[in-house]
Amino acid sequence: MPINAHPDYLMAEKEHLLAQTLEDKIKTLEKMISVAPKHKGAENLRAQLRLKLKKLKEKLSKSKKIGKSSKQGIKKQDLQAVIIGETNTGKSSLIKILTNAKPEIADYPFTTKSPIIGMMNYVGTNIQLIENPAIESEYYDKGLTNTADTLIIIITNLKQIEKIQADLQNTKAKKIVIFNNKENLSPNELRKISATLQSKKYDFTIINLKNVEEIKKSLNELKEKIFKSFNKIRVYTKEPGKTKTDKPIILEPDSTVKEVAEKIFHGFSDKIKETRITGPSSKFPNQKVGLQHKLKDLDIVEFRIK
Ligand SMILES: Nc1nc2c(ncn2[C@@H]2O[C@H](COP(=O)(O)OP(=O)(O)OP(=O)(O)O)[C@@H](O)[C@H]2O)c(=O)[nH]1
Ligand SMILES: [Mg+2]
Repeated sequence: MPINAHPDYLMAEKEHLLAQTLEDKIKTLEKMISVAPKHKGAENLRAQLRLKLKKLKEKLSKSKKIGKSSKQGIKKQDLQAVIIGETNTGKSSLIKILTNAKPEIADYPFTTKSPIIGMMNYVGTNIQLIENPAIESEYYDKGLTNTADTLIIIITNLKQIEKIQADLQNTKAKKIVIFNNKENLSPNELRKISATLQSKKYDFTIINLKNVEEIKKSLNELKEKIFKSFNKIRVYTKEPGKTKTDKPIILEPDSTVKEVAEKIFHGFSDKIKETRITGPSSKFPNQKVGLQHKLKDLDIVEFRIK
């Protein structure tokens, strides 16, 4: 601790230690420097702080250049969708409805200043949803958008989609467009919007995030749309005489029985005596199949062991 440090300095130091993002670390460090003791005995301290600031700034500009996320603590999950859109379009309202996240929702612009992370459960599958701060703001995290598996683009008018598309050159993510009908447009206007989005071949849906009753009805459909965008299949396993597991195994389309076996028996799949399938890939329930049998979404696989 520096000699004769002013309480303002100690406060600034505390804020700096608690800062979560690189941006906040820089801001709080600048504050620390401005209130640091000015006397000669603290010269060393001031030099150290300035050096630290320089390093943080370099780190920030580097992370911006490579478009990597400068925000810490986001561990990308297997199935990740990132919500993007202009300010006040309802990004936080959407993540609140779909996940366990509790974001601040307000009618002033740029309420969300750092990414909000939520977990959405869809029939036993965990999907990570992230609200990226408003695309036109300094808080927007381009790296997050570029690495997402799926982008949920939320708009309240058609002009927004053109602008956002122009910003999405570096992503291979699947896109889902959500038109949030904030203005309560007439059925006729909505038909036109729907026709336009259809003609541009968007995978889209129109909702009104304020209308709770309506949302409840379409929630499952929306979750299904998000799950489908990842292009994965869910396969349940089952032991003989028992019911199927609650949590499906997530696989690439056309995965084989052998791949499931490897996942659950870890190299001991030669112990399998017989495999039976019930579901979309079977001709009839409990069909006996070989290890090369290709699976479909929602199949149930039963392994009998030697
Ligand atoms: N009337 C109406 N208001 C809505 C609708 N969806 C969101 N709002 C309101 O619009 C405001 C902004 O919603 P948010 O969910 O915070 O929007 P956001 O996109 O997260 O905004 P920022 O984080 O500030 O960029 C809030 O006051 C919401 O209650 C809607 O469908 N209809
Ligand atoms: Mg928000």
